Amino acid sequence: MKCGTVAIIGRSNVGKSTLLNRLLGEKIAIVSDKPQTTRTRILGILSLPHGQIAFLDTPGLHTPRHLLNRRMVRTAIEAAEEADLLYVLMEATCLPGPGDLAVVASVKKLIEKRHRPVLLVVNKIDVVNKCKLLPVLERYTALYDWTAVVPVSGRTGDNVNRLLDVTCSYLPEGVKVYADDMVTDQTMRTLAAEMIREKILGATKEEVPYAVAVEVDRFEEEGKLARIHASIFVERESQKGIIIGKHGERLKMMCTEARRDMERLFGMKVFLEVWVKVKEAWREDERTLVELGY
Ligand SMILES: Nc1nc2c(ncn2[C@@H]2O[C@H](COP(=O)(O)OP(=O)(O)OP(=O)(O)O)[C@@H](O)[C@H]2O)c(=O)[nH]1
Ligand SMILES: [Mg+2]
Repeated sequence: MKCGTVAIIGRSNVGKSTLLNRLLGEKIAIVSDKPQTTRTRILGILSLPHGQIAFLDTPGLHTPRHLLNRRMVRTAIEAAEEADLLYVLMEATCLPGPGDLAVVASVKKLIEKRHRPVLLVVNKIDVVNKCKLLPVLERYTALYDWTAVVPVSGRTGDNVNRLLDVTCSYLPEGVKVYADDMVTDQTMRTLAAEMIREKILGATKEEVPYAVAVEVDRFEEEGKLARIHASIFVERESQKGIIIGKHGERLKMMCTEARRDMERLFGMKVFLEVWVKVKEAWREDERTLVELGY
């Protein structure tokens, strides 16, 4: 049996959560085109006939400007510290820039502390043609002594099976830690809150996505029905207006989409009620961050 943990690290928006969902064949992590979507460490378990991989999806590495962001970066580094193997995700769409070099520097530090296999995963190959991909791979290869370099597309799944094969070849021998049918350790409450947040990230822009948090206040199961009451927190009254939209239309649309996703994932009918609340500067407030699970 090949068993172990793999931390997926990299800058925001490189496609870590998309890749996690693809590796598992199930959507357990939210995805958006806005940076800093993932705020916590997300465990995704892949059970195979010959082993088990515990993937740790992590918040993107970035320069933090709020307490929330400092905690996010720390969460990512801690996940990387504990993993048996690292995926360092980069984008195939452009040559390494300052942010990418900073990630490589963090990787070097991590590996100096404890040596482990490090796979460079070059993502989003679906949007670059072959002649543009080669120079990108060459430049990244030269930056570090990677254990292996694997170009993939999390979106289409291209080469993801090869990534899995390479991963298994570098994982330690061991025994399964999780039950074969366990996919994540996230509760239904957390998943529900994240699905709502995903819809908000998709429907808003500028500062709003960063200023939003979602908390499920009540989650009651009555047979095949789930009654979910959730609060959406924003930092300012103006952001509340944006979330609600004209005549409440934006909020209604986001809730309908979130409810459909929940019904699909939970396999039950969902009754969803949400309130939008202003909580000034919650991103700087230690207690609120703990309450929100950050
Ligand atoms: N074309 C293309 N787009 C991708 C691919 N993987 C992810 N994306 C897109 O890139 C954006 C970011 O994807 P995420 O999976 O949320 O990225 P992330 O690295 O988890 O981002 P953070 O959680 O913010 O750190 C989304 O718009 C995805 O649809 C890919 O393989 N190809
Ligand atoms: Mg993510």
